[in-house]
Amino acid sequence: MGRSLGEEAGFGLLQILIAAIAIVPIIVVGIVRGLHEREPRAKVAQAEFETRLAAVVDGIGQQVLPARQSSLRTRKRVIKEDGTVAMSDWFTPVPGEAYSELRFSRVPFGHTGRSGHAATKTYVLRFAFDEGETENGCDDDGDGLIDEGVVELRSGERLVATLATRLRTCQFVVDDWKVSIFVEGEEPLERGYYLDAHVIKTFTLKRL
Ligand SMILES: [Ca+2]
Ligand SMILES: [Ca+2]
Repeated sequence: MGRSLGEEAGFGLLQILIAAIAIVPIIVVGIVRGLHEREPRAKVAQAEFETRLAAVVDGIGQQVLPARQSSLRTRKRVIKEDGTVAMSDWFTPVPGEAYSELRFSRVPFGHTGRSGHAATKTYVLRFAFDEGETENGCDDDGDGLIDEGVVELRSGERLVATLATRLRTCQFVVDDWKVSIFVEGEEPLERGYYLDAHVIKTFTLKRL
């Protein structure tokens, strides 16, 4: 005499349950292993990203180091009465305040005197959003980064060099002879996972 339909159905269900109990740990182990494999990769990528940002700060700092301390100026965005945004006049940076633009005259290479009569050039370091990207918390230009921009070195209207790209911000804080440079950025690592880092470094101007 064969087993009843109920017995067969019960046995089938038991098999499925046993199989499921066996499979679940395998899936869990798989996920955990996946995370563990990604973690070291992410850590290495993060360390490399921080090293890159530190090098960016060093590069910007090299441009500031020969600046005349007395020539340091900045300006900031102001909202006018009619609601439009404009840049203020240049002014002496307030100690401890962060600015995205820094203007300075640079002591010519090899000039060590205090007379200051040697020809100097005026430069501006500035953080500017990428073309097509505005500060709105959205990735306007579709490159995977939000509100990203560049650090430019300008002399008058002329772009001398682009010192950094793909940054979220670059800010300058002046305190007497010290200029601190803060940069922050993010980089897509893999789907849905971003590296995020910031570096701040203080440079002491040469007392020329
Ligand atoms: Ca973007
Ligand atoms: Ca944007």
